[in-house]
Amino acid sequence: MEILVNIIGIFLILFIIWWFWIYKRQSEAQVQGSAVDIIVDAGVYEPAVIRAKSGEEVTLRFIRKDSNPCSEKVLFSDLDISADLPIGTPYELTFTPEEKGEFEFACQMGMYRGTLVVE
Ligand SMILES: [Cu+2]
Repeated sequence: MEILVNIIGIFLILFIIWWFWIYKRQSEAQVQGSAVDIIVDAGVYEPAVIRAKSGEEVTLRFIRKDSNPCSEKVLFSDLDISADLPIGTPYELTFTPEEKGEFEFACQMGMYRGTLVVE
């Protein structure tokens, strides 16, 4: 019986690792024409990886559902871009990435994390 409890515990841990570390990294979106919606909720940007093309304007539409003040700001520190996200109202951030590369974006404390991949 104790072994069974241990096995269930191990599966729970594996599930949590998968959910927080593997699953969210697979979600990504390509900017196509207009805008990409990014849901800000429960500690994750969804999708967390955005692909864009250098020299082409992108619009990231942040939809913040998390009322935690932690999720209020989004910072693209490498690109010198930051924004305050209102709750419930989509916030559109439009800019043109000129350089190719991977640019992290995060909340002020770095709990929410995402990557803008410019190709
Ligand atoms: Cu935070």
